[in-house]
Amino acid sequence: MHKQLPALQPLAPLPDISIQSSPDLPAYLQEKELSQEIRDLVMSLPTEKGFWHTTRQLQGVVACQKYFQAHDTDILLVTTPKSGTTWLKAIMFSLVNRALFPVPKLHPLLTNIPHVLVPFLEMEYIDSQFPDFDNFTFPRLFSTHFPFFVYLCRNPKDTFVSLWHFTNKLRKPKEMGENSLEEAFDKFCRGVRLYGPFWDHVLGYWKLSLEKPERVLFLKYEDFKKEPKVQLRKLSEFLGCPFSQKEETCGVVDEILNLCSFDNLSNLELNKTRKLPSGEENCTFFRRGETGDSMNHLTAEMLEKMDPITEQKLNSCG
Ligand code: PAP
Repeated sequence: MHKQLPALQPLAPLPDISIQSSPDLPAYLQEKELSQEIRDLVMSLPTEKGFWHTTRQLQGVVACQKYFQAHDTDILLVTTPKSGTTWLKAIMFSLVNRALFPVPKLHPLLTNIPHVLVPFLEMEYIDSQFPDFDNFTFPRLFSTHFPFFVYLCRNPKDTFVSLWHFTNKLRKPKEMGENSLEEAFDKFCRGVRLYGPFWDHVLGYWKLSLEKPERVLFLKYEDFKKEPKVQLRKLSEFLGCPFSQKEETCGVVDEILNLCSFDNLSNLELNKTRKLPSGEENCTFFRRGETGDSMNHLTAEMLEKMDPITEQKLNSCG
């Protein structure tokens, strides 16, 4: 079966970070080695509104659309950036592979950041038309920030604050200083953001999860924080690998949650010191891992601006 990724447009390169070419930057933020096809595509795109993307990632997206061969058992985790992707990748990997890698002994998560075990699909195609997926076990797990079946969302305020910190950590060289919080906030509210406006991303999947509950599971970061066991059991049933009575009695649910917890993953030496193959430092994916940290950063004025947008965009859909 060959699945198509959603239509590409409108897409636009992200001007404030994609034009840098420091070797320290992750591959997808660099401009080198672009094919003529991508250069032509970029020239034809609108420059401000719409579905934002960095130019090099676009190359990965186009190659992925052309060459990715899906298997019927593939599972795709879909998130908007900074909604808890790293956490749910760890949980899904340990859940689906628990027979292969009994938790927590000699677990691959102790030697690999979750992004290596569950790669971003389109990123794998940035440098190669035929990335090597041979050593993947089935069902294969991939993730994407693209609009497709386990969807994870997080409240827009924490998502924004997390993204703001993340982009600041990526800014090189350090003398560039921080992105202005006000400017970044204004852009986020206008929907000028990687992978498009937050609310449209969430709403699209929310609607799809109501239409096709057997294909799309809609999860919330805040629910996972509040009732992790309930959410993990729900996820295990959706993925067709519910916990047996024996596993429940032996504490496998707690073992997975402990292995994937913020404290455990963020304190692993590998996540403090190593980098992803794409160039980001592992530690940039672990900051506070809490609900409500946005209250420590956003002003009353900002809240007054964002809350009505969320209400207006999401209220009609319950
Ligand atoms: P990505 O979309 O770029 O992959 P993603 O993992 O979604 O990033 O977002 C990182 C956020 O998840 C960070 O939130 P914060 O900035 O508010 O702290 C990060 O701390 C949080 N996070 C990472 N791992 C975990 C975890 N195991 N449990 C809870 N939160 C986590």
